[in-house]
Amino acid sequence: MKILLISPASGKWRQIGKRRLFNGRTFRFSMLPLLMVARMCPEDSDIRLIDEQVEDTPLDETFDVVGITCMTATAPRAFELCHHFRQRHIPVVLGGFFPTLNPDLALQHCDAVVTGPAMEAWPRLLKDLKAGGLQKQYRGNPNGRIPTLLPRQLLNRQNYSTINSVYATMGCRNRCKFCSISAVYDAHHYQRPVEEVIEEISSFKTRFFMFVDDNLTQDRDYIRALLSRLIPLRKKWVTQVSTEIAEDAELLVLLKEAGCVGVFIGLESFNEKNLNQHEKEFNRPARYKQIVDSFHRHGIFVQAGIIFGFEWDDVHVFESTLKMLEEVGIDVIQAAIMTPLPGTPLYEEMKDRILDTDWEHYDYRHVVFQPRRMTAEQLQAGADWVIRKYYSPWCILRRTLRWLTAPCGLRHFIYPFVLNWAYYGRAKVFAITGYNPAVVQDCVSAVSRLQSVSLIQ
Ligand code: B12
Repeated sequence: MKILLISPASGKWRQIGKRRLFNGRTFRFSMLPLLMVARMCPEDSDIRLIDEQVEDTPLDETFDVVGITCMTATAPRAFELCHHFRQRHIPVVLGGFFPTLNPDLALQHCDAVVTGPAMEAWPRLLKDLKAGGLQKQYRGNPNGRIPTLLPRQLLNRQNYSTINSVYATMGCRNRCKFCSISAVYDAHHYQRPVEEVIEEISSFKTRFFMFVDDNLTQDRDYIRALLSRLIPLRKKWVTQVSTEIAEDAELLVLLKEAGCVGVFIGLESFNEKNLNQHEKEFNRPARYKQIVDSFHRHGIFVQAGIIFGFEWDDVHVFESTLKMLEEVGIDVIQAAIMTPLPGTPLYEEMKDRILDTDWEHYDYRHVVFQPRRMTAEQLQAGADWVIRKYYSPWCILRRTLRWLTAPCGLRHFIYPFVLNWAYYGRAKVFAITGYNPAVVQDCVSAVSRLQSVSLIQ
């Protein structure tokens, strides 16, 4: 069977991947969704895997089936590809976050959808296809056996920061309202047998790898077992965790010994009212500094996820957040704009405030709804301004001095150093500038005050 697997990218992303400098390589990793699907194909399959960020889809070639992975932001391009191949009478299957959350919408464009993980569903689908009885929808089994030793040779390693990414757990038990993970996994935290994860990591030829887990440390017994087995492998890795673990001194030591060099933590906001409203009350802004210091003491850098556009955010949130990020000592940020993703409860709740239904804009970089306490333009300008300011060469230099003088020095902080410059490059390539809407608002009111005074005189 000749199978084409595509990770789609919109036009802008397809151009960036071809640049020589600041081409997004630092941010490209994983490809796990399609590597897993590829691994589940029959052994005699002829598989072609295309990542549109770095290569072109062979639109004119003939295949027995085309499988496309898509999230909300890549859905429009995925639909374009669906139409193209279906016109050529080649069956197309969609899988991933968007079809899982919106199977009916996806089915308007493709022949079949796989919802949830591909385990068990994809082999079943291929059998049906071969027998001429393709169904519309296939549900994956999240408890199904996850294949190890993926066909990573299908990827050109030059295009990625690493091709060695792996997951030990899937999903998260928290129900933070802005996050689509709980909707996709119904707030479950699935775990792979430690033995199998270790087998997969042992097969990596490189020292550095990535865990793409949503919350790797959520189950303390599981993570302790995994970390103890990781220590002898002497690897270095990064992952995503949540704030509570910083209080577990023993776990922090284990993380360090097992080779963890960096964590992504969703701090989201410095305003408790925002966190409470989104069911993330376990984040306590008053404790952020202590948390970050604990990671730093163990030589672990902290990338903070920050979201702008919460209900209590007004034009002043941008400046105050920048100030807090410095005070707390964050090493890298991922500044996102609140995005109600279709198929989630948040989307239903905010339906009457949606301003933009072009899914390509649902990439956490565009304002797609009417904010409560500012205009959409102010939210966009402010979020852009924070990115530009945080990743200005001067600020990166200041952080570099801090890393150089830290107890473990640049040896541990080489990762955030590289990431900071990569974000600087991304801001340049995407021409992210923005402005501080609070200053503009203050100027406008000062001018109108002056005008009214001169009118009275
Ligand atoms: C690595 C990653 C990326 C990588 C690579 C993605 C890739 N194609 O491999 C990069 C860096 C490129 C990326 C980019 C973005 N990402 Co991203 N990414 C992830 C992350 C952290 C891990 C993905 C992964 O490897 N998962 C492990 C695999 C095995 O699980 P899976 O993806 O669910 O795949 C299984 C099933 O869904 C199914 N399946 C998936 N695809 C297909 C296809 C077929 C044919 C079949 C049969 C089955 C199938 O089978 C797979 C195996 O069981 C996820 C978070 C997460 N938990 O998944 C976010 C995530 C998918 N990303 C997200 C977003 C928003 C983005 C961006 C839009 C913005 C951003 N944050 O930078 C950009 C898109 C840029 C663009 N316009 O092109 C969101 C998507 C939300 C949504 N509902 O749409 C997520 C969920 C993060 C989050 N918590 O919000 N991302």
